[in-house]
Amino acid sequence: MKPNVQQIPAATALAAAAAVSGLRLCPGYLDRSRQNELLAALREVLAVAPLFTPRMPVSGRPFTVRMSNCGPLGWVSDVNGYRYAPAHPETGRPWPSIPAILLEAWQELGFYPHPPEACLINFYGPAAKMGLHQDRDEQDFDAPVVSLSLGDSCLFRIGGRRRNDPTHSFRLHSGDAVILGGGARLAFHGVDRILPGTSTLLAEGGRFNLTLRRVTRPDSQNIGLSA
Ligand SMILES: O=C(O)CCC(=O)C(=O)O
Repeated sequence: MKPNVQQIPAATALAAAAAVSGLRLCPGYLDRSRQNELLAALREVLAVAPLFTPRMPVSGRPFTVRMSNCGPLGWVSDVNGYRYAPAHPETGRPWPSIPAILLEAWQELGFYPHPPEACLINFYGPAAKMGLHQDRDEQDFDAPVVSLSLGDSCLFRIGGRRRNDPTHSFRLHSGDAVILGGGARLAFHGVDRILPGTSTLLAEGGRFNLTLRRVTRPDSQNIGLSA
């Protein structure tokens, strides 16, 4: 029997999860009311730590994705490189704390005994994308990266630990959670494109993605993080 349109994304996501060891997917992890709750918490964070445009190391070319953070540390990128920093690059203020609803998600999905130290907030307008990359600016790769999506769906792509490994792509929808742990912790991944108009959650359209990360080793003295 030919699969109907609705079955295709789920099937491709399952194929990706089967192929990339350590990749876990929780479609619809947040129902609509929890999505609204998270969105309200996110708006409060962004009122203190507004979205900024990160730039590529060396070239200074702007990302198409705008970013902010919450937590003791935040991921930033500019001509000097990628790094975690304790303050917003434009306001100079410390990042706001991670909202309770995100800490709950980390507890439920992360299976890691120490709290997250950073939550990177990505905002994708209709034309934004994110190239294939590894999340490797953290000191602790034992901890997973827990990712939540809000707003328009996207086409997410994931491969293996080498840039040229085969990749799988599937759609992520508002409320979906993805966990990159174990063998998938250093998997190359990215966002090929946004599918505008696929969600009514954000009045302005677009997509938020929030990734919770442990940055330092729990037994370390927080060494080597720039201010
Ligand atoms: O937007 C996404 O789903 C992926 C985000 C991502 O790859 C990252 O923040 O490192």
